Amino acid sequence: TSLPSMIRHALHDHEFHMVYQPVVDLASGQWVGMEALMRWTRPGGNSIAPDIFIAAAERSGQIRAVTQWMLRQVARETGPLLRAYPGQLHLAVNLASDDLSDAGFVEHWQALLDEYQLPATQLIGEITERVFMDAGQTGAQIHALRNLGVGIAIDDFGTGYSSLSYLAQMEMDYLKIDKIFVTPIGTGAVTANVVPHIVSLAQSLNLKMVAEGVETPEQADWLRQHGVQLAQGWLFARPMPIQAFERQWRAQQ
Ligand code: G
Ligand code: G
Ligand code: MN
Ligand code: NA
Repeated sequence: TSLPSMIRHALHDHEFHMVYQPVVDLASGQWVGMEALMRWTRPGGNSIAPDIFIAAAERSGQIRAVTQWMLRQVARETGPLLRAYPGQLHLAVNLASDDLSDAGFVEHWQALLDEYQLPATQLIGEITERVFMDAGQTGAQIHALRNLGVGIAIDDFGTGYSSLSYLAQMEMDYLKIDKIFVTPIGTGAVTANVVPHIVSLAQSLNLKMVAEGVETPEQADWLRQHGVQLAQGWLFARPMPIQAFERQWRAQQ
């Protein structure tokens, strides 16, 4: 059977689940947030990588249904913890470009916030540079989300197509420095030389930075010394089920 039909069944039969990767404050080492990441385990026990099924869902026009499932699942799983730590714990979700071109998206988001009593100001929507390609509707949707209090992060920064003019015009709060720029730090590879330029760009646009894919203490130290506030990566923690996140979060308080 085809991937689109497998995705349709997976939504119906609850084959997807969510894991959460901690976001760490580089100065204190404290967890200050989490990114929700989707996983798919097939009935036989095999997994399909999110890169594969998210891209397939985007191609087949199913991504909005996938995102709606994801948002509801995330709201259900994280609502109690978010409400217990107002202003201390943030939750980021990944959004696709079709989500933001859907005129009903912000209303759907608002309905979920109401139903699950989620504090909008603790939520962050991650968008990629691809979103800029169909600018018109997207800008309005981002504006409406921010009016609800939701923060916006530009994800995978430096790997897409964003022109500096789009970046300056879009209302955003965070810039996520892609792993491809973090991995070479300390190796002498020239790609690492790009990071200080991304940092000064983010600073001039008043964006907070999150470094992704941090795997070594050397990378973490270097990023902190260069003004990056937040990070995610295997050095700190891998994505985990909400129960494990909650246990470790409470132990840290
Ligand atoms: O966590 P992981 O390396 O498995 O994620 C791989 C890719 O899949 C990343 O680019 C991530 O943004 C994307 N991804 C993971 N979960 C979601 C999701 O719920 N929605 C969307 N749109 N993308 C996701
Ligand atoms: O949404 P985004 O494209 O940023 O997805 C982040 C992806 O990177 C996820 O698939 C996540 O599992 C993965 N990831 C997170 N931390 C690390 C890390 O330290 N090393 C590697 N190789 N992958 C990571
Ligand atoms: Mn992301
Ligand atoms: Na990323």
